[in-house]
Amino acid sequence: MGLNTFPYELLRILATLFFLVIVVYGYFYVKHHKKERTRIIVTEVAILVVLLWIAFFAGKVTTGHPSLFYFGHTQGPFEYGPELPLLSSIDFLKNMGRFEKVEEIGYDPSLVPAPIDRDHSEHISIDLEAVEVIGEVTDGTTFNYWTFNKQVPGPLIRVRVGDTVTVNLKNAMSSLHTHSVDFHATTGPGGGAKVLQVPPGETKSLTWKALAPGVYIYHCASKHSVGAHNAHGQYGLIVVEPEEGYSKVDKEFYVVQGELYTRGNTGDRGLVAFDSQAMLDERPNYVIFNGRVKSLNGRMKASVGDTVRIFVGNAGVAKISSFHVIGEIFDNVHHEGGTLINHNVQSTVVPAGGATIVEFDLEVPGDYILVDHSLARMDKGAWGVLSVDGEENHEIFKSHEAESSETDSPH
Ligand SMILES: [Cu+2]
Repeated sequence: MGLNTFPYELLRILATLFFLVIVVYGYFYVKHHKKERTRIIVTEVAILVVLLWIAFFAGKVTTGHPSLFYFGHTQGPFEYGPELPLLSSIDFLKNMGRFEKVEEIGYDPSLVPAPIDRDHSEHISIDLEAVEVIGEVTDGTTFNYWTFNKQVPGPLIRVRVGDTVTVNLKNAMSSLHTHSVDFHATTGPGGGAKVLQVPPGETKSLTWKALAPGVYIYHCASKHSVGAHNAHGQYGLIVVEPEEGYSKVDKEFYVVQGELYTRGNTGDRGLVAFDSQAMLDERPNYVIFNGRVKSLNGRMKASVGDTVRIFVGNAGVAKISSFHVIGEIFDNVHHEGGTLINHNVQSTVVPAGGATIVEFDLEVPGDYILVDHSLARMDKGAWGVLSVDGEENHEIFKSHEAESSETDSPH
């Protein structure tokens, strides 16, 4: 399977330049061949076209560049000014060859570290690498993701309350941008991001103590738009287990909702560019679980009789998730990832930059679809399948069609 990385953005740039050349050529042609009146009309049209062109690109930012404003100024905490249209696109296209193309951008939801089995605190060392890559959002559509360890979300990290954690953040030599990490489980300036601003090719470290149990987002928080780094895929979850640990379950999964803001429409083919105006407008083209469309499918499997736990995060950057599993009721929800546990919940709110734990028993086999119950987002990719095998339980769920076909069968 080859990744479709055709840079349609390049066509956009060429078309724009060609359009301008035509306008200029038309102007000079008319100047030398037509009468005065026509020349004035053409001049006016040309000026109008240029103005329309500026209006079209004003406020848009293209592939991969964290600056957001062409003709405006951020009102955020970090100062940066306007830049010329298309420059960031050209910069990206110039450097496209340096980005690794990853076959699987979506982190496997079944890869969860084993529960912690110790009764004392330890010093844990975590290595994260910020890598800018090209990965597949959906069939035929690729995007310049910024990642921790080349997948989205970054790895699920599991520690115990009271542990001391040393984070070594390396930024790959191939990166175009400074990256960082803010652990919501950390107490201190920037959740670590203040210290861990790492330019390409460098490594920085920070040691912090896990003071409170829970499930926490970590994400890149680099200056020049923290939101843009999140919207390129730089986030993950860290679980800080309570002293007594969590209850024993049969299967644990790791799911993080995120958003992608791309130029053009949902489902456009080829290498699609980042659209910062769409991000500022909070209008994602993709809302996805684990980095890409259908990332969970075929990788979340359980059996009837299992108790399942899902660590659910929501990276945002804009939308609140109404997390729901179609055909199931959560027996336990660790509300917002904290110590309050609610029971018998259909959908639970996961705020942007928040997380939760849901637990449920499986009584009936079949496919269970995980969604953000803002259901229009399903069409943007916000769904995934938990496949459950095992014996039917007709006391709990019985299809009348199944009944008649069973009667017909020789069995
Ligand atoms: Cu970053």
